[in-house]
Amino acid sequence: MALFPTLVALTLTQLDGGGAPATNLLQGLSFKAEKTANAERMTDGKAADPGDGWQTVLTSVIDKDGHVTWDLGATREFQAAWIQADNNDVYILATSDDGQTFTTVWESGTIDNAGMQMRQSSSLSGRGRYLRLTAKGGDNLFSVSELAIFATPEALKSYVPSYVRTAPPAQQFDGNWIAIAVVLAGIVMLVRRMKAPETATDGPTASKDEKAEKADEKKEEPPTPKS
Ligand SMILES: [Ca+2]
Repeated sequence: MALFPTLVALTLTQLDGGGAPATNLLQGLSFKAEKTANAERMTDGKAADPGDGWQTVLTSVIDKDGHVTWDLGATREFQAAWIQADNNDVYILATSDDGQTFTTVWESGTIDNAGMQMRQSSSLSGRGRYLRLTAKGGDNLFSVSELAIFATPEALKSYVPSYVRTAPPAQQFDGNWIAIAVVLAGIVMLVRRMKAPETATDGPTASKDEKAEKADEKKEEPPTPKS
């Protein structure tokens, strides 16, 4: 009789284990931010849609020589890291046991595609109580939307942040709007030309236009030479 609940519990555990999102070891930890705005956004579980802007409600902007340090509470080991950050900078993870002397664990590469872009590694040998994030290179405009570290490569594989889009893709949209505006302007001009003869007889706007045209004609006439 007790077998059925046990089976259910086992099945649920398996389902849970297979589908549960991996936990970011930095989530909920306290941190110290230097020359960095909105550092809490780095570990809130929300990342930008790839290619999104570097300065949005999702991003934390790090100034030159700025850094953020998380306290893991005790010395911990981690093998994997995931970061979404501005594409053309290098982001550096370093660990420390005393919070003073840091050793570099990982330097992210840069990405050709513009905007916020993901980098990850599952072959790290991270160990320490404190984890520090700094950045270098690129245009000295550093921006991070999400940073996560994991004890194992398997945890990284099952990690899925919540992707949020803050704005439509600017370039494509602008192009469309210019094309639409040109077409609309053409239609308006055509309609006005077609309507012009009808409204000229009784439309107040048309008669005004006519007067204006006549006035222009008068202005353009060369002065009559005095005899
Ligand atoms: Ca975030």
